[in-house]
Amino acid sequence: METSYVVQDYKLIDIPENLIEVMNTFLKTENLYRAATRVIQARLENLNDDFAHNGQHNPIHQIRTRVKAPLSIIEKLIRKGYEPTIRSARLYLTDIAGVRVICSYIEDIYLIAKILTSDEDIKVVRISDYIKEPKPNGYRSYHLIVAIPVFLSTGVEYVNVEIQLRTIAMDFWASLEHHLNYKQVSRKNQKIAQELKDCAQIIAETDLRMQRLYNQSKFEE
Ligand code: 0O2
Repeated sequence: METSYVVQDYKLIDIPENLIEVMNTFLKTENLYRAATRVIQARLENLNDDFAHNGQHNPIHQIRTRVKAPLSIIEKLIRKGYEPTIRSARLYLTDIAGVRVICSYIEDIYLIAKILTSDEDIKVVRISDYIKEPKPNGYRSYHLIVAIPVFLSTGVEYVNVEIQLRTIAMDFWASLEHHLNYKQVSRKNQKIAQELKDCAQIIAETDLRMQRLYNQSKFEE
């Protein structure tokens, strides 16, 4: 039969005994992190609907989620000096589950962050405010690392999620900078790196102007 032939074929290439176990643990872990992104996404969508229902401005423009790719996990563990195992990934990496929240205005970011951090189910692990203190290359975003409960058939597990909050303008800059960095352009060329930093500054000023315009428009309603 065709199926047993395939199975025999696999046995011939001698699969290490623990490979299935490793695969299962990996898939289980990936599921866990995916579930965690869904919990945060649902929490944010409910929040946005509630704002809309109350006739208020929707603070969230877009939500994107991702689970870090295995190769990026391995690369980051090695870079940080840890063993590249699922165990150390769970212990030392806080950004396997990632949620990116794109807001219209800067004040929306702080509003969402305040609501999330006052939620009793959400434990704040770390906050990095790269808006108040941008990275040297000009990168701006508000990073919130949280631990949230994920309910499984075997019980509750706390899972870390990195929530990146940024404006549409900050996201525009970060996406293009990431693309250029991926191609190693800005790392090799100081002039491009400086241009990128200047663009980040212009974008930050525009964000502030847009915020002022919005506040003014509310006042004049
Ligand atoms: P990806 O593809 O988004 O997963 P480290 O990750 O070691 O540099 P740390 O402290 O873990 O440092 O995290 P940090 O620097 O607070 O935030 C890491 C994430 O923020 C990155 O994830 C990016 O998503 C984003 N980020 C940080 N700095 C920059 C930057 O200069 N440019 C852009 N475009 N994004 C940035 P990953 O894992 O690098 O990538």
